[in-house]
Amino acid sequence: MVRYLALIAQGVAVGLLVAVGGPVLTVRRASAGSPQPALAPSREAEIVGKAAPPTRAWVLWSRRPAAKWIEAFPVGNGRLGGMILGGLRRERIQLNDDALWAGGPKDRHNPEALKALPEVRRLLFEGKNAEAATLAEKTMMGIPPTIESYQTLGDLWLEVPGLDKVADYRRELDLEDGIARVTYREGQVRFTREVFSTAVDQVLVVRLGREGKGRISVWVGMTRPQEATIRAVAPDRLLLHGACNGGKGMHFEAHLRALAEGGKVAVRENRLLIEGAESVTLLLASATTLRHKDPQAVCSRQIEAAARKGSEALRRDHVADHQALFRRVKLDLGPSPNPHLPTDERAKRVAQGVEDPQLVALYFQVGRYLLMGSSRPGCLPANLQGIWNEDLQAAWNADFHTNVNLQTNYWPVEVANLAECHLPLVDLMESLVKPGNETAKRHYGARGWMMHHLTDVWGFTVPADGVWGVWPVGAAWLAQHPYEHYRFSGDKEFLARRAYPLMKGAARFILDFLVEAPAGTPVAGMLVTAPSHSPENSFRMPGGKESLITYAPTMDLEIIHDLFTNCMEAIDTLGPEGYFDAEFRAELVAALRRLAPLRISKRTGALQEWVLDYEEVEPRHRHVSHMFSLHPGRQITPRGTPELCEAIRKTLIRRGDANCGWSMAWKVNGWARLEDGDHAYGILRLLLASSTSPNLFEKDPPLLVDAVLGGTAGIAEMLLQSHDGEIALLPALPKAWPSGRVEGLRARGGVEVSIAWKDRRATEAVLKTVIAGRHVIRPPRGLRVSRVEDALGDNVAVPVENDMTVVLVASPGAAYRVGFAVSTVE
Ligand code: FUC
Repeated sequence: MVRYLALIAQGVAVGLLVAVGGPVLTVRRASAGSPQPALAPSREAEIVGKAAPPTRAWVLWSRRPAAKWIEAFPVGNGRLGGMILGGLRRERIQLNDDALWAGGPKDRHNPEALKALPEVRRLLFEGKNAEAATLAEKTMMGIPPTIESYQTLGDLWLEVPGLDKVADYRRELDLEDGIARVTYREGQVRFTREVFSTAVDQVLVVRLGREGKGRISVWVGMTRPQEATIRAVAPDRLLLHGACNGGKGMHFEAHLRALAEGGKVAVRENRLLIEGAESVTLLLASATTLRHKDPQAVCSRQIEAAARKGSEALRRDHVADHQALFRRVKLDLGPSPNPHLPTDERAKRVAQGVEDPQLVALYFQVGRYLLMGSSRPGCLPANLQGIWNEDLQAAWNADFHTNVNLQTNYWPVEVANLAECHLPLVDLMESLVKPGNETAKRHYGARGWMMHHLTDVWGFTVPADGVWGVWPVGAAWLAQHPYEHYRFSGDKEFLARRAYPLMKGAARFILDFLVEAPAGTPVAGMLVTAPSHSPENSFRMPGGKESLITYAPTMDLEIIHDLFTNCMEAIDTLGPEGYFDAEFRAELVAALRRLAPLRISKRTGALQEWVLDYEEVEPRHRHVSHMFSLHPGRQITPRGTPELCEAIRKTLIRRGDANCGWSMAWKVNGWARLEDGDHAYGILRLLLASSTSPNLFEKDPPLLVDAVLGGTAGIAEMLLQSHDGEIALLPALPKAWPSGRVEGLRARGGVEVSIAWKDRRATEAVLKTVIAGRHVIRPPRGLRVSRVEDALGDNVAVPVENDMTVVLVASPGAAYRVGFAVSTVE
């Protein structure tokens, strides 16, 4: 459906508004609840002329309004989001509040689960997987095994029905300022519409301006497909009030206030009519009862404060705040062959095979922008759609999926220099400890905290969906995140206070959950997980029967290895060895020694996905779970475990490159860790060509952000790695980026890294330290470090190891310039 907006020059506007009497209201029926009026589609204004391209670098733009929601430009302050479609006669700004969820807290534990656990295990160990699945499905699932959806807040509509023709239309998203903009001319008057969502003042701001003699007249309304009422509460104010689940769920509010300079604002049938203004500012605030007892009070306070501050100051502070994060990283991968074309047309050409390195850099910055927009401190973490969702019933409920998607969202966060945006995930984890303790106890008779493959805002930790919901290692995987936050910053206070307790709780559960595999299994006497599975892939049992559920899927063993070794490292960091949490450490060491090992298939030479060398039902399945130890884990590395590395390479080749967005994004990271830049780049191209919408977000299903965020992490991983105790510069540079420059990426150990390269050779790197540290630097392949200088230009002695790495003992707050020369040793 095409939706429209227009701002029109006075005269034409007033005449038409009077004549037309405002847009027609129709009722759009939703599946349940009381319907709200929504605005009918009408013909779009004609667009003539060819708008000039924007002059700034980090801008997405188009010469036409978005034809559908997925083409709209998003703004967000981590919590309050808008999707701007850019219509002329009728503009739709679809709104979201990250805390608007259907459902509610509920005890969903299954009283049968614990009793059934030994029997499910016995069946699995005896190879009676079908029986185990039936029993698990009957006894282990949450009651009910479903959650409810994250929902749209509603739509804000701006309308001028009579707009016929405009010239030089341009719709753009300025990633650097965090502003979506529409500009066009009508006659001699140039109109501008700007939308931003500010983290400083917690409101969404729409600014309508014009240059020239015209005036602005516009209708302003709000709708929501169900469970909300909208009314005008003052001549310049609209109030949307709603409640989910037929009034039994959370309540939410959105307040809108219109400030019109030089014009009139009046109420007409629960919409505002602004006439003859020189400029208009609309302020929108939202709140729900998830965070606030009194959303009304919160919205009023925010709106009044914003109105007092005024639109110029709101904009100034927003831009400063946004740029402070955005500008931390600069990326130049080479020029575009089509710098003057709109982004949608460039994306189309890339899909047809054109190389456009600048578009890849833009894609990287889109990833950073989406994370900034959907995960600021104090907000909920980025869900499956970040925060942008137009539905009441979103795809997969737009939940927090923990068997890959949520983690993928956060892969770029540290390296791409947005560390504070990681904190919402840590907050969510902390909120899951209590319910996760309950589930550990009641479903598994275990201590510690745990969760399965998805959650919501109500503390959902039990198995959901189907038997693949019985996947007890969700918390164990998530526990990597707070530890990575520590590894990047070196902040021991964070490690002690927040990361380690989460990690220890997750490990505590695993220690209790692990069970000794009985005689007759290939790993008899060793510790395994059971029941579990390799997300969400099935295998063929001897005899041909298919199964999903099993014991000791490889990914579990890898996640556990990662968690236990991270815990041990943390223990050693937090206290002198043997003094801090020594008993717990000893338990980890003992369990790790007995953990079932990773296995290489005799049949294929690839890393086995399961404890037995089963055949996959779908060999090209989208999940590549058993590459966890290569990425995001670090158990397998090219130099540390070459054999396993070779096996994983075979695994990745067998899995193939093409798949859904997040799957390709993950493989980009995997191939980067294998130091094969060209293969990583090949998949990145596929990701851009087949899974990316014209606005560079993920195409299908509607705007899952994980593909872009995983892809962003992959691009960073090609340029800089630091997971394995060294800072590897340009470890996987593809031939497609012969010359370029990156500034401001972060490496573990509190280091900011910039690298420049030319003709496929690094020319210089700069390392800026935050804390003191000893850093092993690995130069790009074929080069050696020729010189390291401090900020004064003085030579810093760096011992060179046999493998071409150098050791830099760095002071805090220092900058080191690293030079390179061709190496004669490979
Ligand atoms: C996992 C994946 C699906 C999808 C969903 C949100 O279950 O297997 O492909 O990404 O999460």
